This record gives sequence, structure tokens and C-alpha cells, in this order.
Amino acid sequence: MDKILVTRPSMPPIDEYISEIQELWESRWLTNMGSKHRKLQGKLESYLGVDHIELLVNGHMALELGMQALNLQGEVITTPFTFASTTHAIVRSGLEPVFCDICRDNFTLDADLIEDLITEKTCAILPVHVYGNICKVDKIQKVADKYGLKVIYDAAHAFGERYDEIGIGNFGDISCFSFHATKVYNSIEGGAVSYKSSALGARLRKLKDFGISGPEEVCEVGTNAKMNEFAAAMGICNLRYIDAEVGKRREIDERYRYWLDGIHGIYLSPKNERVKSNYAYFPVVFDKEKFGCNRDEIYNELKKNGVFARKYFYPATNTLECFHGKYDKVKLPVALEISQKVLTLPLYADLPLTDVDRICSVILQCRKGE
Ligand code: T4K
Repeated sequence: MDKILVTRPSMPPIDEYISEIQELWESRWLTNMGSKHRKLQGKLESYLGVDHIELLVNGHMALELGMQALNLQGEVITTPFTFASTTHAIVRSGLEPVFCDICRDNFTLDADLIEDLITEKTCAILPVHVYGNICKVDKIQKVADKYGLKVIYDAAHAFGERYDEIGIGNFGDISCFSFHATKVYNSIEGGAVSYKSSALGARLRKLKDFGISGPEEVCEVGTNAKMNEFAAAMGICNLRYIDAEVGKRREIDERYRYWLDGIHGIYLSPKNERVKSNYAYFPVVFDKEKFGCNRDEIYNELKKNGVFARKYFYPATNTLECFHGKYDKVKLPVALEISQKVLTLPLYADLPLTDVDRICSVILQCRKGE
């Protein structure tokens, strides 16, 4: 029996990649904003429907550099229902995460709870379009405007998505994308910040290259967060196939919904008509009282059958071991409950629909009572 993993990277035909990187042997220009880097940056700006992006080495550095470029200091209101990167980026930037609970419907930051968490130290809100589910962007912006706060979206899961036809990277002050191998779109490792102000762009360009502003000038303490030419070449090739890949993902999403939607004890995030989705993940929430089996039992049963689903995102980041005694006492009942009940099922463009049928059959056989 072949193993089915939670995801599998999309890759272009190998000949196409080889032809894309061939000129690197001639130019001997391998990194530091070469021609592939510049070409991909332009292509992505147009695909994402945003004014500007700055290409970076990964999504995590997009978060760190984005916050540095915005000169943040103090407290950042954020979600605990995310990958460790989001919270780590805040802490590593010398900022204090203030955790806000999430909505039950789509698992994003609950915008109605933000105001109660604002203090004189609050400088920003950092929500996550988790699983590609779009945050309540209008409400969040309203609160941010009222209190003069910056908004940084972690859009690691939201590549190419649109909300009311607007590219998702246009919301907030900046959005941070990930092009990691496991994402809907990859450049092996990679990421980007989308932004509107040209001053912010100039700052990001310096920060990703050690703060260098001229051959003999280093004007601030930056880092090395440049995307190299081989990664950019992969990004250029993968971008040619992105719409077809998302189309295949949509079929898989539909097949999962065909089997699992409406089953007593199973909750699926509803489709949002205002969103053009990228079908990044397929999270399922299991309620033991109604389904008869809990998330961990289903996870183990799938594993016995060669299916390696993942508990994205468990534990909630405020309870990660590195934050014990610091943030784990905050009361976040919805995030805690969802993180204990959610399982992310395999979803990638080349996943055969017959495998989806098999996965759903294992899950449905776990059902007890009713
Ligand atoms: N913000 C959010 C909300 C994020 O989810 C992430 C990353 C970030 C920020 C930071 O972006 P980056 O700095 O990573 O660009 C994976 C990814 O490594 C990570 O990028 C992603 N989120 C997270 C949700 O998933 P792990 O620890 O689960 O990875 P791993 O190695 O267990 O791989 C997952 C599955 O993919 C496995 O079944 C194996 C398969 N796989 C993996 C790789 C690397 C492959 O088939 N091929 C591969 O090359 O974190």
C-alpha cells in the first residue's frame, strides 16, 4: 500500500526547469537579485494582483522583515491558531504577542474580540488567513483605523486568492506569502511581502540584503533574506501551471465535501462566495460526542491505513513548549477546542480522487452510533 502524505510539492516538467536554469551556467549570476529574481517578482505582482512585492527567502522572513520595515514596537494582537512561524516571528522581532481567540466558522482571528485586547502598547494586528480561509478583513481594518494600528496579514496559505475580486495581498499594510515546497505554489523555499508604499519597498530591499544601501554604505542592521536564482527559476516554472494545479485541487475539495459534508459530528469550513479560493488545505473538525470517535483515533486509524493526515494546527501556539509559563494560561476556548479536534486531510494537485474515496471510507468506518 502506497503512503499518502498530507501534501506533495507541485513540480514542473524537469526539462522545463533545466532549460530555465541553463543560462545561470553562462551568466554565473546565482543570487543577489539576478534576472530570475526580477522576472519572478514582476510575474507574481501581476498574478497576485498587487502593486508591489518584495521576493524573499521564505515566508517566515517575510513576517520578520515586514514587521521590522513597519518599525513596530510593543504589543501585537494575533491568533494562536497557526503554524509556529507566526508567533515566533513576533517574539523574534522583540514584540509581545497578545493572543486573541478565533471564530468558530472559519478559524481566523475573531475581529469582535480585538478591541478588548488593545492597550496603549498595542502597535499592530497580525491575523492569519489560516488554511486560505480569509479573515474578516473589513472589520479588522475598521478597528485598526479607529486605534491607528498597523495590520500585517500572514497570507502564507492564501497564494493567489481574491476577496470580492481583489487580490488578497492588498488588504492591511502588508501581507506575507510563503512559497514553501508544501504550499499551493512553491519556489522550493520562498516568500514575499506585498506592500503599497514605495518607502516600505525601499526599506524591505535594504533589510533583505544586510541593510546595504551602497557599495560602501550599510545604513541599518538587516539580514540575508534574498531568494536565490534557482528558487526563482522554480517559481517561474511553477507559475505556468498554477491555475491548472488549483483546478485539480478544487476537484479534490469537492470530492471530500461529497463524502463528508453533512455527516453528523463532522464540521467543514463553509465555502465563501466572496472568495476565489486556492484550496490550500482540507481541515475537518471531529466532534466525538456526535461522531463517536475523536480526532486522535481517526488520525491513528488513517495512519494504520497508510494515510498521513496532520494535526495542523495543534497545539495552539500560545501553548507551545517554548512558551510554557508565559502565554499558556491565556483563555482561548475556541482555539483550544478546534486545535484538539481538527485534522487536515491530504490535499495536493496530483492526489487521485480514488485515494480521496479511500481516505473518506476509512473515516466513515470510524463512525459509531448516531
Ligand atoms: N505562516 C504560516 C501560517 C505557515 O503555515 C507557515 C509555514 C509560515 C508562516 C512560514 O512560511 P515558510 O517560512 O515555511 O515559507 C510545513 C512547512 O514546512 C511550512 O512551510 C508550513 N507553514 C507548515 C504548515 O507545514 P511541517 O513541519 O509540517 O513540514 P514537514 O516537513 O512535516 O512536511 C509536511 C508534509 O509535506 C510531509 O507529509 C512531507 C511532505 N513534504 C515535505 C517537504 C518539505 C514533501 O512531500 N516534500 C517536501 O519537500 O511544516
